[in-house]
Amino acid sequence: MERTLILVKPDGVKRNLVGEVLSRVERKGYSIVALKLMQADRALLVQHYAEHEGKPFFEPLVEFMMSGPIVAVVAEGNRVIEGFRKLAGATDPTIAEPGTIRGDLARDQGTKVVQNLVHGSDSVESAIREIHIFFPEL
Ligand code: IDP
Ligand code: MG
Repeated sequence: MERTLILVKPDGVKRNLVGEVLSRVERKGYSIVALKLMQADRALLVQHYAEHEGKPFFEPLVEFMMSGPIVAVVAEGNRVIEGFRKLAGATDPTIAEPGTIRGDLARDQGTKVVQNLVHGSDSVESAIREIHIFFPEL
C-alpha cells in the first residue's frame, strides 16, 4: 500500500487547523498510520528540503518551518501521494482551487516564503525518503 508524508506547517498548527487537515485526509478515505506534534530543527529541515537548497526562498522556508511546532503524518492508501497533492492544491494559495486545503484556508501573506499550511510528498521516491527523515522508526 502506498504511503505519503504530510506536514501541517507552523501556520496550520498556529491557526488550529490540524483537525481540519486530518479530517479532509480521513474523509477522502486515506488512513493515518503515524502522527506526531514536533518542533523541527534546522538539520532535519535542510535534509527534508534539500532539493530547494540555493533557491531564494530556501532560508525563509527553513526559518518559517522552525517558527513553531509542526504535525508530521504518514497517510496510507492507493495513490495517496497524488491524492493528497490534489487535496492540498497548488503551491501558491492564491492560485490553489477553492475546495483544496490551500485554496480554502490559505492566502498570500506577502512573506518571502509562501505560507501554505501543508506539505505532501510529490513522488514515491520522495515519500520513502521523507518518511524516513521524520519517522526513522517506520
Ligand atoms: P510544494 O510544497 O507544493 O511541493 P515546493 O515547490 O516543493 O512546493 O516548495 C516547497 C515550499 O517552499 C512550498 O510549499 C512553499 O512553502 C515554498 N515555496 C515554493 N516556491 C516558492 C516561491 O517561489 N516563493 C516563496 N516560497 C516558495
Ligand atoms: Mg514539494
